[in-house]
Amino acid sequence: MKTFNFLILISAALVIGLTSCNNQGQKSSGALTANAAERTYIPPGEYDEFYGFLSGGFSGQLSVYGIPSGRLLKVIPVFSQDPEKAYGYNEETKPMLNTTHGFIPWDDTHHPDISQTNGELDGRWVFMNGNNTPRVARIDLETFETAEIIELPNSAGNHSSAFVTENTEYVIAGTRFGIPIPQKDMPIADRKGNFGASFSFLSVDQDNGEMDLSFQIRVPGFDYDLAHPGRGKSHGWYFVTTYNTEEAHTLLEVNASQNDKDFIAAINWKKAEEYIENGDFTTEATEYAHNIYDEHTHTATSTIKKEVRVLDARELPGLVYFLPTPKSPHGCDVDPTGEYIVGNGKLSADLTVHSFSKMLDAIENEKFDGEAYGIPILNFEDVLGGTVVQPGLGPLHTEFDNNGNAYTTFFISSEVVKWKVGTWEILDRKPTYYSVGHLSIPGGNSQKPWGKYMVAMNKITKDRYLPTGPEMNHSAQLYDITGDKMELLLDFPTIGEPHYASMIPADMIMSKSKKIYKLAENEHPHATTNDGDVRIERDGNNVHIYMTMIRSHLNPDNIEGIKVGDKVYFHITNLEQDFDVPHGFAMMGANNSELLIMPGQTETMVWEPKKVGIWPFYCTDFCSALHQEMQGLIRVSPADSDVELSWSLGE
Ligand code: RUQ
Ligand code: CUA
Repeated sequence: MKTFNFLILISAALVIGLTSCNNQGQKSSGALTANAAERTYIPPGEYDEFYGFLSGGFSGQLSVYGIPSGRLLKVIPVFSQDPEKAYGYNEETKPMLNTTHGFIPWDDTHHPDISQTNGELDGRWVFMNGNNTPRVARIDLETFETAEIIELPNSAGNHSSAFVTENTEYVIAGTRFGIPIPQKDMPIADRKGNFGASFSFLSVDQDNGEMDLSFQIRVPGFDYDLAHPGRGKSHGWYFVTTYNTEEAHTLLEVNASQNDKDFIAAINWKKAEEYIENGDFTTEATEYAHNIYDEHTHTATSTIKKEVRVLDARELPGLVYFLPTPKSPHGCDVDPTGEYIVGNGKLSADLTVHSFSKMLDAIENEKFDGEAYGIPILNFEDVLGGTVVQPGLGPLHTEFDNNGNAYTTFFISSEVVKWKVGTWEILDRKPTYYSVGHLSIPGGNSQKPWGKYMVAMNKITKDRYLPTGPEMNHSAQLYDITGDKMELLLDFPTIGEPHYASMIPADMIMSKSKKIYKLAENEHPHATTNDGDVRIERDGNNVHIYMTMIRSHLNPDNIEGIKVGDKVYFHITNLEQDFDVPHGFAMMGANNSELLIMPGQTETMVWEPKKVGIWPFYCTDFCSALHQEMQGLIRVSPADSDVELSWSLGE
């Protein structure tokens, strides 16, 4: 009954909240701090202080912003094809999007996380989850390109992911949806008790960043939401919220909101390592794709792996404990000291903060309050570290600054609330426009936050920008958090739906940013590193064109002897060795995107000509005064023609 009333309250608040959005139509700078413009203005030619990596949500990409200006610096393609950069269109990167379900050119990206050393951001890589077809990607912060994607078996809805431990020992990725493991044909209504879920521990090679699915921990088939690894004193643990301990299979908005408390699962991964070491695992047959982009061959390979080591938390003691947490918690955030674990119960009036030391104590003294599928449930009061009383409606996420303060977003009441870790008192609240999801502070989920700025990422934009039809880009809002009170400085539009951002001081990354690929190190099997090697080879219907590009010509630029029915491979090498001089390549009638080839790089486009005639190709990237002259022609003859293969430049 209590549940029901509370749901009505929340729904009513939601309606009121959205209505009040509409009323905010009249613009005023009332919410804006004095000299906000000066504090976010980066003069032409000067650099921002921070990089911000914002996930793209349903765009499947990762966008890079300068903070505080809100300038968009780059969109990095990750799980989605990108015609601008040919990612997922050229032959080299297609294997990046391979899965055991075949080629999947899209995903839903949520949580970027920057690699750490000793609990501090180190700026080597960003890891990010693909939510829909479970995958984890690694983006290299020297090249700002996706270097690796690994698929996760026995998982569905890879949401509690991808979070790094404090020395990037692991990237940990949890399932969102309980599913049958292994998958099988069964009635949906039999879900309860018959589903499972997995947490994947991807070890990271500290030299080159390569991930390896080290092991999985099998847990009961609840739905799991968000997670964070412990840090400092809680290093070695991983905390994750559950929101459907009811194991409902239909109308979850009601049926998964029945229990007064769901759980935060505390996973002891150091213990898991012991079990692995002692051989207490089972090796299960499965299938998952592991895709790696090699910077020297400029080519990705996809390998299907066949087995995984599994530890079953329902059978192995000490691996997982459940901490009761009120009302369908979403965010699960660990403070910089590692002592406090904040559970943001979406339908709860208060914020629940668990204490790590109390949890250890309760475990040691076996103060259990029952069990679920063999996993001990701790006593709520025994692990409770504190409560933030009535901070707002619909809490989602919490981040931390370096002064012992926490910042929590409230989706329904559209605000960020600042509170003190330890005393639990509310210090400040500021509205967001509107319906904020995640927020980010540079280093705000590490041991060392830079508590200068906070970015709130809002789900509803409404009247904030010039209208652009029924869909508005989501908005991010930048707050100065150096003072006692938060100050709103700036609004800027984002791409897709950023569910989280990871921000880092620019000077930790910019000096090592790659400028060119060295031609001398180009190991692409189809590279043409000097004009003497330019050639065309026919192998049945397959024609391989080994082409070069440099300001301002493509070599060759006249090609004859191609026939309808051929499969033409353009293997093109950019001979430039200057920073920021890519050339593009487009072929009329190709069922494909352009290529955008970096200095020293080789890429391949496939073209299957269907019509007889003379067809042009050209450089798509304005590269010199004579860019427009950077073009060529291909003669396509009938399938049975005997026109000889020939090519030339300047004849
Ligand atoms: S999530 S805000 Cu993955 Cu909370 Cu979206
Ligand atoms: Cu090369 Cu334009």
